[in-house]
Amino acid sequence: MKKLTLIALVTMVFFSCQSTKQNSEVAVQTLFERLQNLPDSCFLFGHHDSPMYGIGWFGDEDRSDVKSVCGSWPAMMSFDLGGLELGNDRNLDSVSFQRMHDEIVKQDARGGVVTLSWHLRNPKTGGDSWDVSDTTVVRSVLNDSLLHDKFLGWLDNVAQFLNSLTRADGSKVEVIFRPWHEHTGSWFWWGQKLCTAEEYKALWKLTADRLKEKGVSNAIYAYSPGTEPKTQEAYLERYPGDDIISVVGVDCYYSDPANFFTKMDNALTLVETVAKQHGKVAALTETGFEGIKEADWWTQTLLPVLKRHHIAYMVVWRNAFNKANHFFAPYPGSLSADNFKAFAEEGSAMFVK
Ligand code: BMA
Repeated sequence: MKKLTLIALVTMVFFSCQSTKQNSEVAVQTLFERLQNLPDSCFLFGHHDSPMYGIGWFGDEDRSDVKSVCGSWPAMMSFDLGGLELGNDRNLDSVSFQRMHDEIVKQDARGGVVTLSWHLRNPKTGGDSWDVSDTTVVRSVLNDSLLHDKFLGWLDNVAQFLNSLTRADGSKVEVIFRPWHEHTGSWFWWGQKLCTAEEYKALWKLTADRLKEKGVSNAIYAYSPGTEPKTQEAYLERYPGDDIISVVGVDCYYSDPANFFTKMDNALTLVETVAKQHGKVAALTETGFEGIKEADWWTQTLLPVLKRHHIAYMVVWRNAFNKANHFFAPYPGSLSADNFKAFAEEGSAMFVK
């Protein structure tokens, strides 16, 4: 079966890289290379919180709605660090950070990859990521010494977590870190209308510099705007720079069926062009159809547009256990489950055993 061949190929590539490069500085480069060197016609399939919970379950071991449907784990797992900054045991969606740590190590051992987002709290108001009531939060984090110090402490918690991601041999698991996402919209406190381009870029630099200072050598960074930018110039308006970013992506959802193909096609063309010009990895950093209300969505709507592009990975969002109809991957018995199996077997989307 084509899928199995691809799984074997990618797993081999992943393991051969890991076994020859022990130094974690080199290992960071290795994750980037692994993503860069995927076959053009293939992409890693990703699912947010896949092994943590799904429809009708929470916290089971060795379970994922995706695996229950197609028999394999997503090649890419996405998790969120929101709440880690406060020192909480669980993130904003009730996932324990200890469990997250363990699942990251397991995903690495099976040859898969991990990406981490960060829906952190608002350091100025005490609200959540979506609290945009104060339009000066980024500026204050940069310039107000009290808030600056508080924020450095938050970054240190992230650094500690990233540094704790070690394999049995002591080497660190490399991950993609994707903070400050969807900044071209204005629904997060770091969004377009909430700070200037210079402030946004300075926030990125502060983040990367502090993590580096705290010894983090196992993270590569993903830049992940929404679909608002339509030109390269607009896409790059707040780009933190080639020295920081390794993955250029876009978050593009199926919200307006009639225009989806064009919207996704244009967004991925833009991402691919920037990736090529800047020597970066191109990715669909978030996508999905909330509640997947069309039985053949995977092969008839999503796949045709993805097959026109070369992206390293795609991530669908979570199958919420605590929010009605908030699911983006199939689960056994769901409307699109059979079609997802066909999507998984077609050979473009990659999974791990
Ligand atoms: C959003 C929703 C929220 C969730 C947040 C962080 O898109 O899924 O329910 O808390 O992501 O995972």
